Amino acid sequence: KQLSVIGVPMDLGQMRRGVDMGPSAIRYAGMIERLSQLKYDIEDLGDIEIPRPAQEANPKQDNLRNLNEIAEGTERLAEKVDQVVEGGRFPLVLGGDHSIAMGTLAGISKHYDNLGVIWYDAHGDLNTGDSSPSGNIHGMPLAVSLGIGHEKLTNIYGHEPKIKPENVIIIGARSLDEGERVLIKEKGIKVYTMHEVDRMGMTKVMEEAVDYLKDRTDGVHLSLDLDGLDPNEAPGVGTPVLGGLSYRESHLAMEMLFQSEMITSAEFVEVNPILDEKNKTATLAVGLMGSLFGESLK
Ligand code: DIR
Ligand code: MN
Ligand code: MN
Ligand code: MN
Repeated sequence: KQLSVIGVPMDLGQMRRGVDMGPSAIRYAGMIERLSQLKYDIEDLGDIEIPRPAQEANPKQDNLRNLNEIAEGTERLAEKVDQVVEGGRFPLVLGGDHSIAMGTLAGISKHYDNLGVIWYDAHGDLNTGDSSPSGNIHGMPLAVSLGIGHEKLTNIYGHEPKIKPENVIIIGARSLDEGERVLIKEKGIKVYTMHEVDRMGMTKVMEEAVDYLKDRTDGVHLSLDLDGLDPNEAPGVGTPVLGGLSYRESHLAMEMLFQSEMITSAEFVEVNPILDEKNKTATLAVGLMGSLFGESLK
């Protein structure tokens, strides 16, 4: 397989500086070397240029902090991702905060009629400017990709909704805002909260997820927010939530996705090395990539 790595030093989607250094931290943790051992043809396209934070008098227009700058940066990302998929290569995107998923999905979805999405996250990222308690756009990318939210965001790289609600699966949720719960019910989005993961076990969750997406999708994107993992194992994130997915559950999930042969693109987001302990979270991300791309003990 041919992989193209794209770094996105974006920190405008939330309040804690440092997540823009995520791509560097992940590279520094040995990503290229690790994946090269799996005999991939891997090219690093470097980082997308992201605008500086908003300087205008009211940077929180419509309860959307840094709206214009994020729209501009993610549009650039969408174009790059589009080119990579067009060239027949697998896009591996490094964040940056989760707002970048709007750009990744905008670029990829052009190439699929029924793109599946696995959203591995403590959060639903289903807010809009109206429902958001924070005004932080990193809490909105899944809604935006479904075509819900400010038109400056839903129109990134083309108009139509990028994905369909019935093709989305959220795994690891344990912090959902009121408006997000309403949207989940209204759209019938499939969610495995920590409650379901604990009851069913990760094996069953992933078997069901793979089965569900296998027949209905023509490609599947993995959007992995490191805060989906427990903060004891992934402390380098801006919005940690206790009671998360373990290191072991997450490796198992990645291994099962590799075996499913269904993943056609991936992004690893929200690594913040300033909040981290000795680059532990970036190192964990690289390990998960190893499993996702086929490392095994036998
Ligand atoms: C919260 C936090 N739901 C918000 N979202 C986060 O600001 O919308 N997403 N941290 O990853
Ligand atoms: Mn997220
Ligand atoms: Mn499409
Ligand atoms: Mn999150």
